[in-house]
Amino acid sequence: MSMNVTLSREDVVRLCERVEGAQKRACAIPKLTDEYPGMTMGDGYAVQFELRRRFLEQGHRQVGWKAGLTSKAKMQQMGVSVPSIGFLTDRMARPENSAISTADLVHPRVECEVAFVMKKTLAGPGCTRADVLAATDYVLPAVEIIDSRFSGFKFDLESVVADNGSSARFVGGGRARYAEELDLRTLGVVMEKNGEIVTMGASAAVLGHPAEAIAMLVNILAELGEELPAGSFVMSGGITEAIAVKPGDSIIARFQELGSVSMRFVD
Ligand code: OOG
Ligand code: MG
Repeated sequence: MSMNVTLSREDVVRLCERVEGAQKRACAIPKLTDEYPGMTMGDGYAVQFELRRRFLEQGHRQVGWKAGLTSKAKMQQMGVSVPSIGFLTDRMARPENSAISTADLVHPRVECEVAFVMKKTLAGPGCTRADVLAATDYVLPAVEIIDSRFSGFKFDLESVVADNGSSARFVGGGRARYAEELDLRTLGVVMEKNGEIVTMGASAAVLGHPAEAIAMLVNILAELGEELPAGSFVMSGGITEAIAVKPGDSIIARFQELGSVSMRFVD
């Protein structure tokens, strides 16, 4: 993966302001590569890290990271072929069973994910699935509410990375379990919207094993000069495709062995 930054500092700041404005005002913007066709993945991460710097300066607290585009269903749905990472903050967390506002989102969609809570700091390069499992405190089920800020869902990897991997909200819940007590490859998950099953899958959809996505995330972090700290909450990526939600919808994600996570959406 190329992590070279080709944009000037001024351009990184300009693009960051554009993404931050779209996130805060919940308005769609054209994908960034329309104006900067030469943007690299390194440029995308430079914009993402500038966004994180600003959020932390504004008092947001980083609670962890997310891997994205780690399943075939997600890659096909979004037309990309390489996973990405994004940061998670306290402002994005929502309690289980809560009413989540859509007024401050552009086009929210929900996806089922296995989340990991780390008890040891991990550093790449060369981080493996076994390293991740040895450093994991416990796993829990989560629903990510993603919100790509790009008009008509038209994006490419560079733009989505700059937009922090479409991160918007997340809900962790269900039953926390020790990873060694489960076969993390074969966990089934069913998502219901308004009482009807809308999508289903098994955790192996995520790179063969969700811990593989965490290892990949640690290795991308290493390329960006960072470690995954102990205590981090990390989402391994959507198992199924993402499902659009609107006010009035209620969602239940039922995970085998891990219980269920629910929420409803309001104006
Ligand atoms: C990109 C975010 C992908 C996942 O779990 O695959 C993601 C998007 O689909 O907008 O969070
Ligand atoms: Mg996701």
